Amino acid sequence: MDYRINSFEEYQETYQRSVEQPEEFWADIADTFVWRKKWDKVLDWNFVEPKVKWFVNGKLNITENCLDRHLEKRGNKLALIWEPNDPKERFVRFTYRELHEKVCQMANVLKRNGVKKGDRVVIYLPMIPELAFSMLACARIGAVHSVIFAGFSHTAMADRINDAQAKVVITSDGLNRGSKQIPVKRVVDEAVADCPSVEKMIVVERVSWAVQMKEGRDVWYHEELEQVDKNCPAEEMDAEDLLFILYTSGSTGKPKGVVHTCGGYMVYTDYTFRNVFQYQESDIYWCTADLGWVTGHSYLLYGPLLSGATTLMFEGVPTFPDPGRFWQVIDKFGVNIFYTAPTAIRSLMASGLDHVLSYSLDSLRVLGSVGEPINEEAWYWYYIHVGKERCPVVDTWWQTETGGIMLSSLANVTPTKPGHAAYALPGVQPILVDQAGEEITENDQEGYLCVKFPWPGMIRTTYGDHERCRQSYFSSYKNLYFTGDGAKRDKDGLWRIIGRVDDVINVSGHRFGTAEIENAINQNKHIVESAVVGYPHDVKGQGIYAFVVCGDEIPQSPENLRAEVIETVVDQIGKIARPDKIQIVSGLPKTRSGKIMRRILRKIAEGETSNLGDTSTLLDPPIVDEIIKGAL
Ligand code: 6R9
Repeated sequence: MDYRINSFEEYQETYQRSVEQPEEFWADIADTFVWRKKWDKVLDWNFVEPKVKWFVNGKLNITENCLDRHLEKRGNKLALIWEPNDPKERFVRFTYRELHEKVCQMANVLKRNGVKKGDRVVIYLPMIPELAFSMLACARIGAVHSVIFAGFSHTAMADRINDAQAKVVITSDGLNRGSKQIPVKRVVDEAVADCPSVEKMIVVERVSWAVQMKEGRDVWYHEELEQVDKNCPAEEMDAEDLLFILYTSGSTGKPKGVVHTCGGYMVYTDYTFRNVFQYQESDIYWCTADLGWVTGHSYLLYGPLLSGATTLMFEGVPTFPDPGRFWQVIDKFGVNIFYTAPTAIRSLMASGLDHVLSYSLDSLRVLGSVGEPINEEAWYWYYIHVGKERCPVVDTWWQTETGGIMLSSLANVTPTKPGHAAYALPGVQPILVDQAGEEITENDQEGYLCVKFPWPGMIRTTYGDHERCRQSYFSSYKNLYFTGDGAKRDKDGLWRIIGRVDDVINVSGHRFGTAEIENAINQNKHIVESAVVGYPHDVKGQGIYAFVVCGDEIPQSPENLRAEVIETVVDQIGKIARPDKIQIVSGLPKTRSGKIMRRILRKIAEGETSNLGDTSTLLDPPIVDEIIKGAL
């Protein structure tokens, strides 16, 4: 059965049914997959504990659905195209049959190195095919993958490895990113020195650098391959067994391990992929996200492969060797569906039109956006110059925690509106609430975005700490999942996402908790206290503005101190979290009870100092004047 929605009327009918009979609705979709054993009950849930179980007691393996079931009809169809960083290096293609074999081999390598069902495997790899093989290989044998974006520092990695108690790490000697080469294995070695749970490290050769291999712990992937079989039976998994952990920032402290499970995630990513992008059998599909983020998990790997699509994976960056790289790749492979982030669009806009006008882009049919609100200027540039006013732009709102797209237009099926994620997907029941948690029912109103009914792709827990999951998402408003985003429903009922309402900053589509960056900054021996806020940034969406208080006296020039603070953040988290602005202040604005008044700092960072709001609870008002005077 093909459950693709073909018209606006059909969308409305389907949506209605999905709300009135959610269990029947999802069961019909789930029925189209290969199950070793069907479920006893479709859904078992409450948002109090919270407890969410989909397809209870169903048994399956997601890789049988991504790979094996396609072999008969699509064995020779391309599953994965890999385009390297350097356009002079040759691309590589894998049919479904070849990908199946690669995954089985990698699965056997994992088994040979002691990985068993339920074990956690951390993957820290560049965007090379082995990253995709590794994720699927884990899923094949029932190990839980936790991919860490290969830009995080060794400290950040060690935290995540320890939280997940990972047994094995898969990495590479180095990586290529634009004109740079980065020594990956060295970062992992440093991380693993603080991670007693790690027994083995599997190293993929990418840049042919000499690396230190630790006897008894480290093995070369290519050497292991010679020892293993090309077949690997898929492990039978319960629908609610863990598929993966993906760490993401929240408003407090350290990142949390968002847990997704096998059955619901499979059904949800496949359904949303087909419908949002209106995927057709012969399409070449390209999602530019790194597999280290949830967008890569759901819409580069699992969703497309479940649907039997040809998915393109790109190792490089949009601006290397020049800012025409994306458009060149689209023409080279005849990409039909292109899914990227507003920050990439804005950075390419800034490089001028010539780069995009040099390519035909005739093959494109659908454009997608994800990760942060897309401003109208970027939306129109994308629509006019990339899509030639011919391709709908689907603005897809979702989160690591939601597993898949929640709000979006369906390409060419439902209307689009610049800056609007527009419609709830079937099965998704979003609501707006006010501060008190009362539902806002009228249109043309703003509020906090919540969801009132479970959907199959949703977060099940935060790894090793269920209470944290409850606290973070289910405690703000009774019986609701709280997204952390503010939203507006326009007069016609279309959704627009305004942005985070908690202490999360979205930098180039990557989430950072202000507390997480502050913790990092405070590791610097000269800093006694800091406060971090976001401010509007032309390319990144939001930039990071840090106010830092130095102990006693500044021991060196302010410039040196700033450089040191940056170094500390890069060391603790990674380059992606480096502050854009660092202001050295003698104190922070606090309430009498000692709370930092971030609201004021945010206004200062935004340059809106004429109206700071209520400052009556300020402990030391002159400090605010000092900060305003020194603002960057
Ligand atoms: C998929 C992903 C989630 C946060 C989310 C929101 C922001 C994502 C958006 C968007 C406006 C969109 N966000 N998509 N805001 N319009 N289309 O990005 O997951 O990294 O967990 O970030 O990103 O603020 O809460 P994740």
